[in-house]
Amino acid sequence: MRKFIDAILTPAKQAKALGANQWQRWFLQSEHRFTITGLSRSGKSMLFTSLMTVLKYRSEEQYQCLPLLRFLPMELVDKMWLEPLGNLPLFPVQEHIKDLEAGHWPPATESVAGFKLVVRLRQAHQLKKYLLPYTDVVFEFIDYPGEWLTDLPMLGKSYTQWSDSAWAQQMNAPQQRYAKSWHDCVNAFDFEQPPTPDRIMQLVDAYRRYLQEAKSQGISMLQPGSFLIPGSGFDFTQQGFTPLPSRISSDVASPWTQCFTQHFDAFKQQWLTRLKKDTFRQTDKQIILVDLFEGLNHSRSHLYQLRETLSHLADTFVYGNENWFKRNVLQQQGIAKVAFVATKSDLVPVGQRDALLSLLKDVTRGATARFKDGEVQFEHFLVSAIQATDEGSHDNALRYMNHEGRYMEAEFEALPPDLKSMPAEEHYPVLPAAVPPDYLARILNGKGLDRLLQFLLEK
Ligand SMILES: Nc1nc2c(ncn2[C@@H]2O[C@H](COP(=O)(O)OP(=O)(O)OP(=O)(O)O)[C@@H](O)[C@H]2O)c(=O)[nH]1
Ligand SMILES: [Mg+2]
Repeated sequence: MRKFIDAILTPAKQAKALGANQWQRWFLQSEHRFTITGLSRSGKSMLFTSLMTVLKYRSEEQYQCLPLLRFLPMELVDKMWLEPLGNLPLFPVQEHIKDLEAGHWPPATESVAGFKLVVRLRQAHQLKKYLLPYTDVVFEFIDYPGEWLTDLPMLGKSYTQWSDSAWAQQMNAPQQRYAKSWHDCVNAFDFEQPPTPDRIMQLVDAYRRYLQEAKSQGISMLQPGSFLIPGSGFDFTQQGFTPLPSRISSDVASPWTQCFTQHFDAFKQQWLTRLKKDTFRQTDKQIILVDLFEGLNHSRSHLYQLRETLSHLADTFVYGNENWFKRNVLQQQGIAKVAFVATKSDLVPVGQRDALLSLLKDVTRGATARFKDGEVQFEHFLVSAIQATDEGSHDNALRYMNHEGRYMEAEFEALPPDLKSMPAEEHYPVLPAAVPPDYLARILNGKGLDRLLQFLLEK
């Protein structure tokens, strides 16, 4: 693997050493920024791993998967290479491939990483002369922990607004099922005592335990998600806060409301503002990955809260940046593109893919309703970063390797095509597919990324 990454990076180093004419490059270069967004466990890192692997084979071994052949024809491309992205650590593709090699899925991401793909087009190609004004086309990709994403909508709220909405959410299913000890802790808490570091930590600890439990039970609305992983650098032991019942949060004279308001504002200023600027820079194409399996695995109310979470996020990405969108994106291409993508589609048999797509449309309904002005074009499709399963003996069956390394066949019931047709008491267990030993062939030959590559490469 070291050889692989060196081989990709060496041409970049050489190009720099040659002292390429900066002025010329500035005019000839077109940057394309893609944000691949997704909640925790939605499949971002695995998708990046596959994308980089597919691109590596394209650039080094001249091995082409179909959409690359169609949208980036070999004779149009002089060369392509991967570069680090600004000061960000390089996406750890080697470690992830090592994990797959050892039969493990890559671990959950705890800090940001990125890479840049530069495609240099051939000057002489007909298509290039007539259609493409640029010589170097740059694609930027950033990976980050999903927990950070969920926090962005907090930027637009005051402490009291956030606290009230978080509290209301915890009172409803499915969150309520996991919030009992946290609520017991608050009910027994004496808010007449002034906030001291010890008392604050007592609340923050109980609240974090709730967030952790809810996360392990498939809840996506977890704020602040940044309190769950170390990477943010925001010190919640010093400036922690939690939501409070509205009898406290609405009392602006309460020392607790004042203290948490102060800490909440520090969280926004010291962490979220920077995070949004550095990691979630606005992009010309936005890809929102959605894992439907976690919700299906738990309950219908899990899918309802996923829908709610996604519609909160759509606000942050599109409407929160309306001016930026108008200035930069709409002027250039007339329309901004957003794709809602259901990941891990290899976990359902072909006969259930239509139902999965239809469920995706229903779960993202709240988010797409916000794009109705026509300036944002959106589409829905399915991907799989790796084809981990095989066809079964009929259309509603799949074969896969389980965690004991045994090759199994699973039968599927019909998936609900929308939320209302999912019975409240039922759930659909997710297929426990392990990493197959021939993972590399299954990344390169699977058709799971075709649609995504098409979305990325189309003008
Ligand atoms: N079968 C199958 N499983 C997948 C695929 N992509 C992801 N998974 C599974 O989903 C899990 C989560 O995927 P990740 O790529 O780590 O998710 P993430 O969005 O990076 O998650 P965070 O880093 O926590 O934000 C993996 O550990 C796999 O078990 C896929 O294409 N096929
Ligand atoms: Mg990840």
